[in-house]
Amino acid sequence: MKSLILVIASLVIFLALGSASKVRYDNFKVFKIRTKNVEQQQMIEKLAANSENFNLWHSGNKEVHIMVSPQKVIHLQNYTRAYSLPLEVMVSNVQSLIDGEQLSKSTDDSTFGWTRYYPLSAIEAFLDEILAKYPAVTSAIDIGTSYEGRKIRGIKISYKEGNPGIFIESNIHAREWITSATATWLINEFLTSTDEDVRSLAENHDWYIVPVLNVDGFVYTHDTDRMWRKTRQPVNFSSCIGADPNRNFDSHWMENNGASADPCAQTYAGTEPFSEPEVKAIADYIASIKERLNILIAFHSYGQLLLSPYGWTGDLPSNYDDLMAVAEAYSNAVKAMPYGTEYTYGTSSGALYFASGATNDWAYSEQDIRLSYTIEFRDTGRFGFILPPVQIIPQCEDALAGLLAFVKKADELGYLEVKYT
Ligand code: 0X9
Ligand code: ZN
Ligand code: ZN
Repeated sequence: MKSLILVIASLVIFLALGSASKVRYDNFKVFKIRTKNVEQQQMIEKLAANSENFNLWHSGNKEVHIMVSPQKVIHLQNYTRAYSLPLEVMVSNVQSLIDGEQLSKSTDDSTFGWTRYYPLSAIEAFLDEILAKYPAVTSAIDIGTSYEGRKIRGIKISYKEGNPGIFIESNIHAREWITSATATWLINEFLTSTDEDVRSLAENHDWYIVPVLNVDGFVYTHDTDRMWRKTRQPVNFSSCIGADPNRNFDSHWMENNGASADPCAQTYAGTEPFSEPEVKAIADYIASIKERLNILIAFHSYGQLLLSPYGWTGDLPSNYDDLMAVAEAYSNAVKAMPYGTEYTYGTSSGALYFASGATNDWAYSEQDIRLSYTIEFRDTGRFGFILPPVQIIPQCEDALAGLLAFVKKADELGYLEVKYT
């Protein structure tokens, strides 16, 4: 009897700790602020830096989306009133979005699908299942090991020799869950679809897909803080943890204010280029197969944008016209889908903001992958990073339609010539 009480008591403590250790966002709001210029954008970014009460969801030269704790709403209102900036509520209670996202968890973790979001263990099990089922055309990619010692896994899909290669990086930012849901859906589609165009897309290109790059951060978003973005490597002499892996690549690192030197900032670039093991690992892998790669796409959310180089400078890349033509093809194809989702496009610096050390700039400039993009998937802010599970499949269908048109245009423009022998 005594031991039973002990068991129950420790169970209660365990459960209490389990829920208490999860960060909650009760009555946190997300506001949309329409900015008129870069100065105003930067002003709001400054407000968001270094504070647990503010968290930047999106920042562009037209709009800034900022999450605010209930205590600081007044502060933001006073601030924006002083500069006569209009303030609109986009999300009235972030916690209720997070709770809604969990509601669809009726199925257990072991039956994989795309009507809910899954933890890393389930994504890995899905990959194993695919590898076991299609051994002739798939192979496991071992990207490397994360700071916390997790394996970073990828999958190669190759139906024949001599294909041009397409690399997909996904979930480098921990909270962008829709990216790995889309990556796994595409993997499944490439192996099971009977659609003629999809078969041709799958079989005439080598696909290298890494569904979750930032594995530590991803696990952290599931277990502790849904809104985590960065890696989980501690920073010397700082109480803040992690760097922005999409500012950590060794290409014009930290130039032109495209990243932050403040370890507490969401866009902290790290102590040096490739200081984050996950970034170093994927860079080494990409470099090892760069002759085989014609296209690289980094999956992000949100904003519905296709972004080409450069992020670190406002200068236009030499094949800018082609980069835009391919992006336009993606955008038009998605718009023609029943959902009518609209994607805009441009260079990262022009269409979004200055960002140095990002994957696609590095791939373009340092690895000579001439079609390198960042895609920001759904939505434009109604749900932001917490895209409801009912939108997963529509979003995936959009992505496939977009990719079909993207690759077709790339081929027309001569970008799919194989570079290896
Ligand atoms: O800021 C980022 O890293 C990306 N946006 S996100 O909201 N997903 O964080 C955009 C990066 C685009 N810039 C470059 N590729 N340089
Ligand atoms: Zn430079
Ligand atoms: Zn991102």
